[in-house]
Amino acid sequence: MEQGKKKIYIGIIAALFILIIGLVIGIVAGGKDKKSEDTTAVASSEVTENASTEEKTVEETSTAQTTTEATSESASEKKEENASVKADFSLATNNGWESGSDYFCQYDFVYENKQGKTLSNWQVVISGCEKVELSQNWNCEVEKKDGKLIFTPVEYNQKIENSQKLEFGFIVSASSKEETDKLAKNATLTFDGETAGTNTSEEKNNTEATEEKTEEKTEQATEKSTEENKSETKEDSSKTPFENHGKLTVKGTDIVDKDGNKFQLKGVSTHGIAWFPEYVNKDAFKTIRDEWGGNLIRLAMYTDENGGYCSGGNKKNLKSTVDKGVTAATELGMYVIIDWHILHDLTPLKYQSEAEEFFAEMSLKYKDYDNIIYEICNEPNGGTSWADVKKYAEAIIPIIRKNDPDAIIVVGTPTWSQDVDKAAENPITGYDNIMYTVHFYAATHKDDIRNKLKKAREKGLAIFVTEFSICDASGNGALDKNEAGKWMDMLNEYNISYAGWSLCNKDESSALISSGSSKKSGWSDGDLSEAGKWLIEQFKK
Ligand code: IDC
Repeated sequence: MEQGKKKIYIGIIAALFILIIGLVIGIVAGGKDKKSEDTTAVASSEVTENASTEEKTVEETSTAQTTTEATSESASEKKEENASVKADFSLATNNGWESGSDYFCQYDFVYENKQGKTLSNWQVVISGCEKVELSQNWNCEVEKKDGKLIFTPVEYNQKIENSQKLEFGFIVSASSKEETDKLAKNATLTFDGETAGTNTSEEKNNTEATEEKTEEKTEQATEKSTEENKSETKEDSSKTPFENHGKLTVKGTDIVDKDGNKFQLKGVSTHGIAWFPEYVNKDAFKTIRDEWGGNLIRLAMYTDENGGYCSGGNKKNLKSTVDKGVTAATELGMYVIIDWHILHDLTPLKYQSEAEEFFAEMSLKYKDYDNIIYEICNEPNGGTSWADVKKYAEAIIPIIRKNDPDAIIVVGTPTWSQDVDKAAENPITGYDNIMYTVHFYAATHKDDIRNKLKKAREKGLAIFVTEFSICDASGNGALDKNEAGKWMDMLNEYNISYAGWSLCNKDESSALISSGSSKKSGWSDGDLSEAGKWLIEQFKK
């Protein structure tokens, strides 16, 4: 009996021992499982963080992963989501041929919007295009920059409605088929700056790490950000225009603000600062900003009229008036155009060396200001050709660029800045942030000039109406509000910035201040001309 009991005790102890060992192994193994779960959760969080999704998304992703299986399932789901977004567009060659020593290749891009909502501001960037030349494109605008081809919308495909397709195409050439073949792999599609996918899941050849990173973004993140970016930069009324919008650049046909949102400048042009310098004062600009709703001042400095900068005017005084205007506008957070107001001189070539000196000085002085716009020749006329204007611009632009590498520069066009169509046929290349001028006086310039504008814009020209009025071209005569209305509809539809001529009380119908008022700021309704009252109404639209 004693022996039997002993055996039973030993058996129980052995069983307990095995159980304990088993438990220990179990715990260790469980811990390991937990650890691998954590690792995956961290990786998933990183993905969502990269995609700049709200914390909520990160939480949702993590809580879904309670078991190892759930984790890997969720990860593969996510992978599939990405893959399906990426696979949503196709960029394929449908034709290729040799011509001379070059190889030409046609690409067709198709993206079908299955996001259940309207997508806007698409952009397709193809990197690795250093050795590729663009020869044709349709249904898109194209810009080549830093070895990339950047495709953006034309008027009619800015927005892609749900279940609609975005389709565009282009032809490129290079010295070899290998070069043109690479493109399909290097494309990225974004909406409102957020990545929507790459061409396929094929091996990529992206050189830029940032592009690799954005490809990791989830569908959720893309949708969310698209939603957010739909709204324009919010106007905080307690802030100045510059505080709200910051440094402006030109993107395609548009001015965009610091956040990359389209932005329209609306303001007034002074009359000649040699003749009406009293209107260049901070209180006047403050009235324009706060009472009228303008965000832009243009300082018009005639070059060849009586008292002009190159025709006997006091250079020192004129420059000090420019400086007074720039300082006032800057303190008020407004944007300011320095306008080399050629007119009587007909061609900008007449005073090119003075212009070179002037813009070298201005750009050096204001190189650290981010609210300055240089208008290098108001209105070439008298038969001056676009070739001459371009030649002049190509001399002045590098002088400004040397000091101020990215300020917006506006170039006048032939026939009193009406022939933007000519500029569009042969635009200035090699510089960013270049715009071209259209001027109109609504009682004289109607559909003919609007058609030129339309044509130029369709070719991708960035246009700025730095001067206009609603009377006739003499700056006087009856107002044509009907034609003016058509013009404003067009400018607003196209997001074209404008400045109304002119801030003075001269007895002519384009003057914004009534000739009976001697006030130089703080104008009330009774101090304004009819053109002045009309202009203020436009600022509100
Ligand atoms: C006009 C002024 C007028 C002045 C004249 C000088 O309104 O008071 O005597 O210049 O030549 C432009 C020019 C702008 C003109 C304006 C009206 O850019 O300088 O101002 N205009 O003629 N282009 C079309 C019209």
